[in-house]
Amino acid sequence: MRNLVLILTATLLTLMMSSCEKEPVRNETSIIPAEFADRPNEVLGELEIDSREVTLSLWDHGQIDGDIVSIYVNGELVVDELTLRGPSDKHVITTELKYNGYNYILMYAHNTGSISPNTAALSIDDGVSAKRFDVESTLSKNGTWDIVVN
Ligand SMILES: [Ca+2]
Repeated sequence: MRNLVLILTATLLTLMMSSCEKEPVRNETSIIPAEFADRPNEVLGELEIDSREVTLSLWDHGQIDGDIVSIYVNGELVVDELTLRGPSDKHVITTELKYNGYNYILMYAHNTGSISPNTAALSIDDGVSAKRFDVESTLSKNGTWDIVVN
């Protein structure tokens, strides 16, 4: 009888721990901070998606003139000082969003290339549909997006 209680307790604890790992925190409102790296964050859009697994593509939608960007997802660096190439040679990464509900993507411009502004295009694809954002950045603010996982 004592063994049975121990086994049941162990099973229950295992179940509780595995369910904690599986279910991510759900943010009910935007978690975009007011600023990042001494620049204000401008919210450029909100995108609702069904999967936490997303594919991000980056390229220069203007002249290919050496524009450099970094991408942060929920504050974590996922693309580090990428020199943007043209639309036929996009930089593509996949990442898993940490939260249900509100996540965010932030684009930081390191320069404006030889022709101002920094003209980065970002496409966000959840495997069902893709949404494209064309950003024109100077070095005075960051472009951000709320990504809401339903
Ligand atoms: Ca440029």
